[in-house]
Amino acid sequence: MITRRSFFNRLAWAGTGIIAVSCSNETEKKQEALIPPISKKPIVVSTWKNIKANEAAWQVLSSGGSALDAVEAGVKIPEADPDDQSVGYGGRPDRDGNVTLDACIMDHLGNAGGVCFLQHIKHPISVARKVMEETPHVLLAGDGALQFALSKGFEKENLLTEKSKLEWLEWLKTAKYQPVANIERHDTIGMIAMDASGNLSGACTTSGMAYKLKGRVGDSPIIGAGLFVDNEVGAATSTGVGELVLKTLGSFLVVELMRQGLSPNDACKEAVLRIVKKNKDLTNMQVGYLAMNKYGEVGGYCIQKGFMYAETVEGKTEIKDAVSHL
Ligand code: SD4
Repeated sequence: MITRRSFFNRLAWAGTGIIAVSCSNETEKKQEALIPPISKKPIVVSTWKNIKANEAAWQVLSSGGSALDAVEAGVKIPEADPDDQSVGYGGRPDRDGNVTLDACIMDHLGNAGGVCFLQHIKHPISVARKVMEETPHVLLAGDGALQFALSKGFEKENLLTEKSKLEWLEWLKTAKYQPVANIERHDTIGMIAMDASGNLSGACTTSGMAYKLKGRVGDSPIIGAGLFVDNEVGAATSTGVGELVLKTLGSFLVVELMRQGLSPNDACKEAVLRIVKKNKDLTNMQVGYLAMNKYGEVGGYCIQKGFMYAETVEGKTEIKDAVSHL
């Protein structure tokens, strides 16, 4: 759990550059006064410029709804948007022309559900929620996930839009039929919300890396990689090259670093540095982390310039640039 002590230890680090291991009662009292009150809730944040998604989540939160309902409603917006070619309907296909989707969801009690390599279903996040709430499992894949979705009344649809199909056919002409890491547009949505009761939930959904090998699964549906929520500490989500996040279990790492007292911003930075240390060539490599702690503080950090997030407080949405390593 993030304690008041670890939180003000962080303040002490910032001020002195040394790690405070203990504090006298008097110092504690003084420093406790510096701890920001949780005054901003409800609050919702999401990766990239997902303003409409935040607005949908805000509608739920502002009418007293739960963070879980908010994040599901929020990420369903880009899932249904044919112009968002990184998520759901209209997503770019794999190299064989199949749109395959990854998503996961996690609530304040630590419950989690996910689907990966799911085809033909427009709202993978809602299937992920059903996995969480109506099965003893956490992750369903491929045909099994599709059969499960159909049994729950989801409709089978063609998710490949004309626009994405034409772009894929164009790509095939010069692609040497190999997946290309940097072709990705990085618009995956990861969303974290804190509701009026102070409870946290998160959701993450994507069509994954464009023109990937058939069957490739990224970080987004994996609890601890693309998303992690611990209601005592905070929550984190990721976007970018999923392979890099999977190898460092990034979102779990960010939450654990916040537990140790790091700010959301510093925790995201440390998780990015773990990737940077192991990868000499960062050309075309992007990973962005977004995190919120129990105090409603938000931070983000990324490898390359360009990662931004949308933050909605008191009904107003702002787009903020995350700090970058390069
Ligand atoms: C993936 N992390 O499948 C996802 C892609 C992504 O913005 O974030 N795109 O690797």
